[in-house]
Amino acid sequence: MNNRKEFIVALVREAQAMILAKIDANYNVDIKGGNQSDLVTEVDVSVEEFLVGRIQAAYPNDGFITEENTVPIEDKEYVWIIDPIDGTMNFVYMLRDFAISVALYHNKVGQIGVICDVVNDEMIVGVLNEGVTLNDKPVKNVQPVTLREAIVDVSLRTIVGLEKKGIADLTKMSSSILSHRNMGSAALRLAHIGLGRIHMYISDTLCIWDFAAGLVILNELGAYHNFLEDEIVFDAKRTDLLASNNKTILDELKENFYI
Ligand code: 2AM
Ligand code: CA
Repeated sequence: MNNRKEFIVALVREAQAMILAKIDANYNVDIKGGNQSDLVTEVDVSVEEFLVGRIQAAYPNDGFITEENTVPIEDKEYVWIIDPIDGTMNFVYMLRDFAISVALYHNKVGQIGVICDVVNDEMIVGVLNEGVTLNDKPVKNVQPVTLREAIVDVSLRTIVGLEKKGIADLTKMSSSILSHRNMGSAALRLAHIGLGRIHMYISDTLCIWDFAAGLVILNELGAYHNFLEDEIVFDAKRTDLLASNNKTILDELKENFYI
């Protein structure tokens, strides 16, 4: 696995340089499927093509699941799960707080997770049973916090969505936690739970490329995650995800605020 790890970390570094070179350029921005908040730019597509092309050249038997569909989904022994820019809205408007997210799964088990905060130049790399590094320095396991001490990342869209579907009442949650934030990049937020910067992430609209790398990192650092419905699905279906610093606070969240 070490060869693949060295390979992908070097490749993501190249993709990071590509994005930084284009951050101030004029590029086309499209909306996906009529959803004003779901953006795709020429940069997303060209970075994905770059990553896929180089992985195919090095590992021709491996399969892919990618956000921008530049390669068909293929169920192989090794599958690379790629989001070239996670947080495209942030990339376009804020010029920061977005990430490249690449994971490698072997027979549906996460092996490598790489999340690169492009502008802050933070490369978080998790390898199954080998721990996590931040810019090549080992990261310690998360320190458990209580719900009262927890900073929770959840979007307004998720709060409203869960309420409308009658699944959860997260408005009620606000007085039981320390505070909440919403960053706009799921991958980066999962990495931040691993780094101890925040303690919980809740979303009801994620696809596998948003969290595949993050889950490898969280698992290695003793953090916890859970899906309300299905386990991880290896296609383009949207799902919910709860990720947290520890299992106790996630159980408390579900017990007190989910219906
Ligand atoms: P993306 O930027 O790669 O699309 C914030 O909205 C987070 O949720 C981002 O990680 C974003 O990933 C993801 N996301 C998932 N579904 C989304 C949707 N329908 N619209 C916007 N963002 C979505
Ligand atoms: Ca994306």
